[in-house]
Amino acid sequence: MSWLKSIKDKFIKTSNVLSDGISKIFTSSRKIDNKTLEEFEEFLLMSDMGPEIASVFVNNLKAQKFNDVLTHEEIQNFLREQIEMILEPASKNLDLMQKHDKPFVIMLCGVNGNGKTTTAGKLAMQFKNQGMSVMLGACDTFRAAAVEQIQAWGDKIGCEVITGDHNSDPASVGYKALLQAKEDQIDVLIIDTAGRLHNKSDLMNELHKCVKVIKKIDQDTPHEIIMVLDSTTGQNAYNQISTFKDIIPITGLIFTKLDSSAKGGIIVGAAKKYNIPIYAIGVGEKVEDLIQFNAKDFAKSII
Ligand SMILES: Nc1nc2c(ncn2[C@@H]2O[C@H](COP(=O)(O)OP(=O)(O)OP(=O)(O)O)[C@@H](O)[C@H]2O)c(=O)[nH]1
Ligand SMILES: [Mg+2]
Repeated sequence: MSWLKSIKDKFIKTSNVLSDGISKIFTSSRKIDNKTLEEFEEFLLMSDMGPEIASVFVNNLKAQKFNDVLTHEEIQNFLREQIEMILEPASKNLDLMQKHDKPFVIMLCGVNGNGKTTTAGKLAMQFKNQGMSVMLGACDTFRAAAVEQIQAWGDKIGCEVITGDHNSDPASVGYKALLQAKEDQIDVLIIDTAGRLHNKSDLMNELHKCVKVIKKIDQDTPHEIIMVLDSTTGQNAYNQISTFKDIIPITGLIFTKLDSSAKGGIIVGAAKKYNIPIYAIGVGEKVEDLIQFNAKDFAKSII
């Protein structure tokens, strides 16, 4: 099975939503007139791509194809190209080769249950497989099972996990982890943080403090602050990103659970709205289910 085919299967729920929508409007060839544009806009508004995207795509269809008769395949190609164009600038590699002292520090943050710890484990394993030394920092000192969960990843990967006492200050764990990683000349330190609701200001302040305290050791760290988002939550992801990025400088996004989401269109809307790189997507619970984001492949897979 080709890579694209196997990935396409993971996006089946999102691609069904988009393909069904298109099929309803374009049962066979259809002229692009005002009525068609209206139906096309309605369909886009109902997808999770959001109103901004709906308006861009409708205007482009009008400008490029008005009065043309398009087949089902042609409209699919149009939509695919439009999606790819929006996603292309956001499709970036996580570049660990930037000039810096060891370790390269990645902090993961986001709302409860979005897949942060799993993503931390997957990333750590992938870096290890590339020959890098990795350390995990477990800044979730709040949830009892959190340390066990990340420790299990550490055991599986064969890397050290720096933890703190239950309910101890998460910032102090981040500080301790960075000092240790520097001393041990570790290549990559991945700091996992506790899930927090974006509207809980005390928890958001705690996250800000984690970043501030780590910076006391090295102003350039964390080199990446990646927000992990659950793609099944749909448009609520916009509120989550907006609030988190007001508190700390988010440098990248990872969308998880694309394998069980019908709302993958959110990635297109987020790429347009925020202009923040999308480094990877989660398509399952296994290590290999974190894949580098690629605009062209993603566009081809969801429509
Ligand atoms: N299907 C699927 N499940 C995922 C994916 N990523 C994570 N999960 C699952 O989602 C659940 C929550 O993942 P965690 O990694 O614990 O999420 P978290 O953000 O660390 O959660 P908190 O620390 O409680 O905020 C787990 O059951 C994971 O296995 C994914 O890409 N696809
Ligand atoms: Mg977690």
